[in-house]
Amino acid sequence: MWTAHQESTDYVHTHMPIDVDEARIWVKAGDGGNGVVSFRREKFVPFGGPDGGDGGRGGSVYLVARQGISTLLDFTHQRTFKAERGGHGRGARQHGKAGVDLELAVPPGTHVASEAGLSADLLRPGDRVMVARGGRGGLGNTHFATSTQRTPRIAQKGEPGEERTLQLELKTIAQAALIGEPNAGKSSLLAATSSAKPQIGDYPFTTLSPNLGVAEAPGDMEQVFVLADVPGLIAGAHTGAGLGHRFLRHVERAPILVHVVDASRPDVMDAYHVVRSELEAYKPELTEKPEIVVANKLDLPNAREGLIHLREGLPNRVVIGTSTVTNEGIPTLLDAVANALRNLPRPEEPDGGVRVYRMDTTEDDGFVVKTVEPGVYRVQGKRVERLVAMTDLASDEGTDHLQKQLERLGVFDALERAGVQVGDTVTIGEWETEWGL
Ligand SMILES: Nc1nc2c(ncn2[C@@H]2O[C@H](COP(=O)(O)OP(=O)(O)OP(=O)(O)O)[C@@H](O)[C@H]2O)c(=O)[nH]1
Ligand SMILES: [Mg+2]
Repeated sequence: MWTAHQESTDYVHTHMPIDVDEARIWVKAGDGGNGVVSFRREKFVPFGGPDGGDGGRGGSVYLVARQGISTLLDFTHQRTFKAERGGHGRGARQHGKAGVDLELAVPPGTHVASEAGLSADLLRPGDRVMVARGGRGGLGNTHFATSTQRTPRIAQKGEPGEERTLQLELKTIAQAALIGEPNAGKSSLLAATSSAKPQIGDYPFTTLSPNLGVAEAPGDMEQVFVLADVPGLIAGAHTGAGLGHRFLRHVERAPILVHVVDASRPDVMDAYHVVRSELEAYKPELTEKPEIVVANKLDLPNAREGLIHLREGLPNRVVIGTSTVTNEGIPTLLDAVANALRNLPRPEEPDGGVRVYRMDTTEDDGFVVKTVEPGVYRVQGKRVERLVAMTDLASDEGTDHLQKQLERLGVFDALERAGVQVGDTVTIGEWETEWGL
């Protein structure tokens, strides 16, 4: 009899090639639904009180870091994303339904920025940040009834949802980054220490984009860490030579550097310094990270001399001899990385969530009056423009109400101070009006 054999899923040992690490997308939250003008109908009551419901709020757009996603590839297929708009209100005080929020899954380690000043890091799976707020629903006419106006024929339109262009950037989160000149054996070391299967070749620039692998320190099942293998660095990399500084960004987040040198070459210290100079030129802070030096290809002739040269030249570094052919030194290297990780100062963990550095203020009451040409004025400001967008400009009651709100905000005062005259043109958002008395 057959028994079902369930293959265990090994989440840890995965090979995640990072192909796409930058993307530019446009997001738009849903507009709020419109409020409605409606009146109660009852038998024998020809014209009842107002019962127009409010519009529902528009859906917001969120970015969520999700485990298992490792590239921004999806954002090259589709670049514009819209959340659902809110439903319109209806009679009998029925409110429109809220628009569904839109969640865009991004890889952990994604940094998001917008020109308007949003800047956030989604480091860990589950981190979530709102990138465009849904518009509020417009108010139905029930809200506009007063003692003197019992049959208001005015309702608000929904507030427009926010929209913005976002720059996404994936920064690898690995505990240790394998750096070194092309052909030093970085990818071979990644393959030897994890189950990642990077491309390995006897020519420079075999690795064109970073690879991640999860390594386990021997004898200590608890100590697993992610190793990043990045393309080789050559002199001038920081100015764009070779594959350029593009991948040094991935090195930035790794707290530990594993610097691989081909120990079989005669000039091991030169090889070491070329790479160090590139780090220094790109960002001097990078050179302050703890660094483990690996003298690789120990199985080749002269490599032991190379190892000795490195040890002599770098008295303040742990220098480990390895061979990916004989496996010599690999367990020692893993131990050294695990040790260095344990000795790191505790990373300041973002307290359970997204690290948002800056966020633009959506509630911006300010406005400016600009003279476009003599006799033509434009009022600009988030709040005033939103008020206009939420007004049914075809309705006299709507524009009356808008004018009252603008007056209260001091817009009319400001226009008068700017020198507006009867008959001049004033525009705010979509609204254009002639200045009267
Ligand atoms: N003899 C010997 N050859 C090695 C060893 N490690 C790597 N190699 C060889 O060195 C060559 C380059 O190895 P890679 O792992 O692709 O080197 P890399 O540093 O990732 O190179 P880039 O991706 O081009 O930067 C390949 O031909 C490997 O087989 C080693 O320990 N001993
Ligand atoms: Mg490689």
